[in-house]
Amino acid sequence: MNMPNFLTRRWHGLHSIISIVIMLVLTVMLSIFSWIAGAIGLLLSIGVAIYMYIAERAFRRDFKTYIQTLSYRLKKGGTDVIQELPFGIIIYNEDNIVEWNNPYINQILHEESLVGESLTKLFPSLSQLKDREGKIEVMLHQHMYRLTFREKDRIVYVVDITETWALHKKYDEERLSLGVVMIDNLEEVTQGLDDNQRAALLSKATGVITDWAQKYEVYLKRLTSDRFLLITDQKTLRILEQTRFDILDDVREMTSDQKIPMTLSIGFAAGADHILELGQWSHRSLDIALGRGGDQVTVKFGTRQTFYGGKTNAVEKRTRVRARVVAHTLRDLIKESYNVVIMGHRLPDMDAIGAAVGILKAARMLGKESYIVLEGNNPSIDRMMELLREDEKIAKRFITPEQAINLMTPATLAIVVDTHKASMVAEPKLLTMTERLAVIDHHRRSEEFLSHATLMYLEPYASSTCELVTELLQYIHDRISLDVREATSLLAGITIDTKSFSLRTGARTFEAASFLRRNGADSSMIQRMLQEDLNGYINKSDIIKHATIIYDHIALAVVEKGHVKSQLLIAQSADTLLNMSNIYASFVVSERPDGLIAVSARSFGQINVQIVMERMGGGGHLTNAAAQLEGTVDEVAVKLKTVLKQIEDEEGLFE
Ligand SMILES: [Mn+2]
Repeated sequence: MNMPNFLTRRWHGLHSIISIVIMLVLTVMLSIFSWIAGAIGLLLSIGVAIYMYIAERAFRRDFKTYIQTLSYRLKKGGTDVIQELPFGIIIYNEDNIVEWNNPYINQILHEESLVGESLTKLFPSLSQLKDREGKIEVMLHQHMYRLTFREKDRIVYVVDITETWALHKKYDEERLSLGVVMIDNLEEVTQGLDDNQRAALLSKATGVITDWAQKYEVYLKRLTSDRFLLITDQKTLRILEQTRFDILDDVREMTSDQKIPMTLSIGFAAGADHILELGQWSHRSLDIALGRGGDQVTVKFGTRQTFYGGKTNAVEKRTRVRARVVAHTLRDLIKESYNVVIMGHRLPDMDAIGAAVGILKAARMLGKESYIVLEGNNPSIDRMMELLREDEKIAKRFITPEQAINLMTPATLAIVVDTHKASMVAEPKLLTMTERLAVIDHHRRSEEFLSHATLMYLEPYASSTCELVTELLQYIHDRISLDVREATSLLAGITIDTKSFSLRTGARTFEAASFLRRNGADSSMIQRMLQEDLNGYINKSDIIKHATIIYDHIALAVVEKGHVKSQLLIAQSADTLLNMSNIYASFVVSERPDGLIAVSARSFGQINVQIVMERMGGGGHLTNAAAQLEGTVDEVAVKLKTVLKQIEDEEGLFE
């Protein structure tokens, strides 16, 4: 055993030698006076020196033995500790093969020897991991282990965290979850029923809901005739999510013999920081479910928001009740926000601008700073913009995307109108700068949609966004007074999207129009907005002259290669082609300024151009759809014809 340097280097006898030297000097001095005394002194000095030497040697020997025992005990203790450590250590080589492990690992894995085994064989879940740095939790023989990797030293520590993990899991499962169930169309369903029938229907529905609650062990308490409170835990909520809330189907099927089947909306919340927040979340979730059309469930689980259901056709759901609910939610959202930024799609049309102007009015009435973001120059709204800009109040509300970015705060409410795709809006960046988002649109929902919107008002059976906004305005404020330009813009939007009340026009379209007319909408002003200039007309006829008729009722215009046309012109030409007699649908294929090939499709409804355009990679509506593709006009035209042929073979092109 090696002694530490400070022990070996220093000679402990130094002070003894000094004392002996002094003794010898004294002895010499003594012998000057008496040689006998000197001789005795000398003998004594030698005796002391010998004694000291022996004592020092004995000390050194004992000390060395002591140190040796101590270090042995330490070493032995260390080995024992590693043997009995309450966690595992594995040392592995470059090929992830175990080179050494402490006995703990053998115990937990029930294996005699692990040396030579690969790590992924011992912990199969490791094979799915790319990066092993840090802590990884694995389940093995009903125990949860945490593996801590030290890649640099190729050591992994294995700690049993089953207890903590189980406790954590139990806590998570037992945390409270709150929900509200609402029969969202009770008014409509029970219309025309007498009291007895109404009570019978209601108790039947209540029975189904109660059975469902009992089956899943959810505490249910009736709040009002059409609302119930649900109290349960997070574990049950997860199970309900797995069933995708089949209660919606059960209730709907139970009442399928009614003229209108009864539908439920449910708002659920879990994972809030405290109970008050949880309560608010559950009500907000219900509002969102209703705002999205009812007959569905919204679950807010911490930061996650998930939707279930919503299978019924929107036409049944389009009720004034819903418009009112949405209007009130929108009003609250505006009120709670710092300012409001309104956006239509890029290259806005009259519907987008009209709707934005309508929302601007609503925000102004609620006393909030609000702006409309414009991006892209669309000549078809030039005249509308000129008329709007004559009004100082409205003119200064139009801003560029750059200006809008500077106005954004986390408390800004972004309202998107006439589109629900993030990629289509004037400035997608704005949508990432706030979590407060409302969408009002009349296009059929496509796959890409702003799923995180707080308020989503998608009403595909409305003629136009302007029609929706006109209805909302009436519920947002009791005594709304529009000025001429605002009312006219909204009416212009309806006019353009319905092709002057000939397409997608329902009773409520006329109701909205009549409200706008009463509020000063000027139809001659709309006429002026719609006027087109001669150049536009000539350009359009340049496209239309390429039209041929296929399948007897479809007009197809393929503009020759190299003739670049604006998207607007392409769309307008498709509109114009639809005006020709005996034409049910029109398609225009042309190159756009950005090099993409645009396809615009229009129909009167006998043929669903949305399906055609979706197969081309685009989308839209039953009667109005489009797609943008790469390639040449000829390739795209061939593809379009192939798709039409496919549909003709599968189910027939026309209804
Ligand atoms: Mn529109």
